[in-house]
Order: sequence, then C-alpha cells, then structure tokens
Amino acid sequence: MQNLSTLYPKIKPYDSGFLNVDEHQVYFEQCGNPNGKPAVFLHGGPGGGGSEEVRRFFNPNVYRIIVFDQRGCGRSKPHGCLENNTTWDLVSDIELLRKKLDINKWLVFGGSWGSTLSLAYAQTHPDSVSELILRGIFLLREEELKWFYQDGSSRIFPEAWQEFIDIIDEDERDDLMGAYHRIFNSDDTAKKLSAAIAWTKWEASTISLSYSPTTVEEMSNPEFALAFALIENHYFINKGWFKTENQLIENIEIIRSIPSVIVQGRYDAVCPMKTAWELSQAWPEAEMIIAPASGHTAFEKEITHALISATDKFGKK
Ligand code: STX
Repeated sequence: MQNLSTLYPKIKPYDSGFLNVDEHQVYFEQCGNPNGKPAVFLHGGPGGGGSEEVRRFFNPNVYRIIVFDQRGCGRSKPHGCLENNTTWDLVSDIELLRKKLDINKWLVFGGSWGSTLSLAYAQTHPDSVSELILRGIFLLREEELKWFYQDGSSRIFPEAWQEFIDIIDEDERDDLMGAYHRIFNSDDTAKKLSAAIAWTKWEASTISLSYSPTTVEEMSNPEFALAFALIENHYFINKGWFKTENQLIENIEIIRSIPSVIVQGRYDAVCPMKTAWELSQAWPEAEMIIAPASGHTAFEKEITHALISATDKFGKK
C-alpha cells in the first residue's frame, strides 16, 4: 500500500475570539499562516464542537485555518442553548464570521453534519466559497435518521444499540428520537443527563470501523454529551428546518461549478454511502473518493489521507 498522509503537526491558535449573535457567543480561532489561503472547518454533530486535532488537516504554512464552535457547543456560550439555534442561524454565523475576518472567499471543509452545513452554506452564499471538501455525507433526510436512530445501524451494533434503547420504556420504542426528545425537554435533570450520555455513546460506538474505547470515553464526558445530544436531537426532530426532504440535492445547480471533493468511507455505519452516492450522481463534477476499508470518522487512516490529499491539492492552486 502507498504511504498514507498523516495529520500535520499540532499547532496553537494565533488569534481567537467570540461572535456575538442573539443570546449566543460563538467561539472561533485562527491557526496557521495569517496570510495563507483561508479555510473554515465545520464540525459535526450538530453539537460536536471543534477540537485541537481538526486544525491538523491543513498545511499550516499554506492555510489560514479557521475553526469555530457552532451555537451552544464547544467553547461557545451559553452551553447547550437551543434558542435561536437552527441550520439557518449557523449559516448566517458562518457568513458573519467571514466578513468579520475580512475574507473574500474561503475553502469550506466539513464532515458528517459538517457536510450538511457546508452544503447549506454554499447553496446560500455560493460566491463566498472557493472550494468544498465534504466527508461522510449526511443530508438529514428521513431515511438517514431512521437508519441511525430507529432501525439500521442497530443491526450492526446490537450490543451498543441495547444500551441506547434500555433507557426508553418499551412502549415508547417505536419512536426513539421522540422518546429521547421528551426526556430532554423534561425537568428530570438526572434522567436528562443519563439519556444524553446514552445518546452520545451510541454515536461514539459506531463512528469507527473498529470500536474505539478512547473515543467512547471522551464523548461520554457529561458536559460534551449534554450539548451534543440535546443539539442533535433538536436539529433532527425539526428535520434541520429544510423546506424539502431533498433540498440539498435539488439545489446542487447553485454550487455545481465550485471545485469539490467528496470523501466517503465504504463501511460508514452512521451515514451510509448511499447518500454520498446519490449526491455524486446529481453532481458528477465533484470528485468522489471512496475509502474502501473505513467507517465514518475523519480519523480513519484512509479518510485522513484522502482529506489531506484534498487540502494539499487545493492549497497548490
Ligand atoms: N451525526 C453525525 C455527525 O455529524 C448524526 C457526527 N458524528 N460524530 C461526530 O459528528 C463527531 C465526530 C463530531 C462526534
């Protein structure tokens, strides 16, 4: 096998700050070369927050790397806040951040929910986007949500699934997302927390091709889990506030000519490849790269390699 590209070295931000929008303070930071090619990283979940690792997908000598924590998660405040927290609020934050940082166009990089948000942003502000790098495609459609939260992945990970459903009364298990929603909106703080941890552990257990105890432990941190679970559930119950089920595919015309790369793990059990395939059928201009022995996360070796090859390629232009 060829040598796989690995993450660039660890770096520290040269700048950070907050964007004040509605009742939210949205944390952002800049790393790498202040005069480099601007790139913004859109994290997953929603509710996952940025991390020190995600900067490392970009050559720090070439890129001016901007990472921000979406409303209600990571270092953004108030933590877990669902007020004025929709897809379209985030799209507007991204555009506001671009203007605040005095950037003309930027490369937009997003995986999973980050791919959903990247497409929504690019289709709203196509002139602000120089290139797109999308991974583990998620279009927030009914069948994708049903696959992950009702019947699908459950068949591949029955032991993790058991823990996900144990917390819900048997007579409510025909609508798990709804049942979790009722707990998250109740006043029972203890139950809310244990449900948030169960919700988050389910995802942590299924994102890697090979189960990663470290990932599960990190994501089970109560503070992380509470924002992650509440925000994801809020976005999914509301179907992402999209006007139609296939909105992001129907609007592909708007972004067709933006140079784009799609990276997809063949054995992604969170966002199965069918979705990436449908996107690429509607959008043959985008380069589709299949990682043949990978699951969902950006940190699968083949996926990291494909993502870094894409940032390196766009960084040379
Ligand atoms: N959520 C998919 C998603 O965006 C249904 C996602 N999955 N795991 C993540 O994001 C993190 C790696 C951010 C935890």
